[in-house]
Amino acid sequence: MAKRVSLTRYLVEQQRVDGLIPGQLRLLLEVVARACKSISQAVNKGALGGVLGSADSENVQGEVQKRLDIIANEVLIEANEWGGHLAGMASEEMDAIYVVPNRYPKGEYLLLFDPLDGSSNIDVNVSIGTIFSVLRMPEDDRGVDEGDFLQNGAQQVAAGYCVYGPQTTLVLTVGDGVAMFTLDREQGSFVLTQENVRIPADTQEFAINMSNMRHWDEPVRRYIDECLQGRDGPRNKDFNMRWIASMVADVHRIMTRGGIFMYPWDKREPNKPGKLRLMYEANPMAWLVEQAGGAATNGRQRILDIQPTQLHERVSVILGSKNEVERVTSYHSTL
Ligand code: AHM
Ligand code: MG
Repeated sequence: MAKRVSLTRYLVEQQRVDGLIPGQLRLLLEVVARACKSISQAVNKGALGGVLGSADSENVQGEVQKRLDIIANEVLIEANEWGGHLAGMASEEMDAIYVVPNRYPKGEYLLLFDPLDGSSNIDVNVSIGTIFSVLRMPEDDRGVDEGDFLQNGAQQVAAGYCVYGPQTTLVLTVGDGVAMFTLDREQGSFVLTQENVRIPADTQEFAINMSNMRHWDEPVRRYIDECLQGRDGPRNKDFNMRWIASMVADVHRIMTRGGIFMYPWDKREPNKPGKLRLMYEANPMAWLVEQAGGAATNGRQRILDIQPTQLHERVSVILGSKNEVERVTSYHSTL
């Protein structure tokens, strides 16, 4: 019988055999996975758990928070604050950073997350997920402040997401490729179901919110327009479209069978670089995608090279199959 590898065993082997992750980081990832398991439970209960609907509050970006947004945020904080592996946390759902209280020991890592991505899908029973990014606390530091979090994505030491769909799947990188773990509900553990995830370099599938087409910039219009012309146009092949409106679920499809995902800058709010957030949405996804052989840019620059200036900063996102991302990016420099 094939060996069944739990997330714990995988991480222990990464720590012991490959020396890839220190003990504190292993603990951190196990705790995040445990929190995701409990978020998955809450998501599964839905109306039975009284967790659907709006929470009558807004986050720092002025978006109405759903009850599950807040529950997921609390689960992640409560699970992570006492273990001694973290110095601080930051979340889409909190204006300011969360410094680990003094009553707990402080660790050397910073954890950033979007506790429940795809909020518009919560109440309609469509896949949603948790996205997370792990940074190292700068060494010379006395106390934790927002500036400690403002590191570019290339500095991440771990990144992942957990998609709550027909299956609950945790997808993880510590810089040694991408591995996927499926939640076995009877055993209560994540089990390794795919290693060395690879995104094909070519694709015939794109994901973008087409209803924003009239607001797009010229390079994005040109790319989509050429896809839409199918085999009669310059691409000489037909394209398919998917848009789940949960980045986690769209990226998971791309991880599984390739594709390109875009949430570009658009003219609705010209001063905003994009809709998605750099630190806890774009950066972790960009690193995962690169680790699986794909690419991720904002149209002009590799996402992982962008130097953040604010915790909740937004960014234009183009990621997925390498050749398609390079094509859209090249359109930005030629137009
Ligand atoms: P959220 O973090 O508030 O859920 O917003 C991010 C989500 C992404 O998951 C998704 O790709 C996008 O917003 C969908 O946007 P739209 O509703 O414009 O299609
Ligand atoms: Mg989000």
